[in-house]
Amino acid sequence: MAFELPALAYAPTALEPHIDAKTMEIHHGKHHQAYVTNLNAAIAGTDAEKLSIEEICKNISKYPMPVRNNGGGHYNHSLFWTLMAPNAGGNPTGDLAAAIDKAFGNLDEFKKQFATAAATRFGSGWAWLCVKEDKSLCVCSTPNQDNPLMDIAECKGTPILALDVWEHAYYLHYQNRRPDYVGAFWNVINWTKVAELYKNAM
Ligand code: MN3
Repeated sequence: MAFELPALAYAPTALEPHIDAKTMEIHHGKHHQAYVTNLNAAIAGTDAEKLSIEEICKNISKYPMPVRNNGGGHYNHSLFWTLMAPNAGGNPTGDLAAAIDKAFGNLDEFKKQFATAAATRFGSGWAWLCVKEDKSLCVCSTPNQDNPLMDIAECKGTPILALDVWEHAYYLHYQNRRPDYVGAFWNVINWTKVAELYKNAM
């Protein structure tokens, strides 16, 4: 079955003023749609049509570049939309908060490391919070549309928080001010979803 663009769970205006509606409309409706369309074209008639996007990512070294770029693009964005919500932000709680304290010392130190990973990723890519194989948390970044599920990734793990730092994610509103966009992201993080992903990964 062909992959499909997932609908947003909120209106494109819902994350304003932190993420503007025009960016959301183009990012979801044009960029993500293009990854889906190109992924379907790249796997048409192959066994990959029967696989989940996670299964494809985990064995990405077996596929040609169009599958890596567009498959990564589809997985990453599908996750990203669910990690944001209107009237969100605040702080994580419960087991997730305890795991963040254990791995990074405290929430502010985690935020600092995540923001640094996002700011220092040269060119286009993503910043991540992942659950590693040993069940500890780590922050890292990947280039282009790679992600930590991929067998070729330098940092491997199950992503539970993701931030798109491609210019298409912020340029209309923030222009070259990527750190301002990263700062605004804390106001829209859906910590309930992050906590659910953390629980599933444990
Ligand atoms: Mn993007």
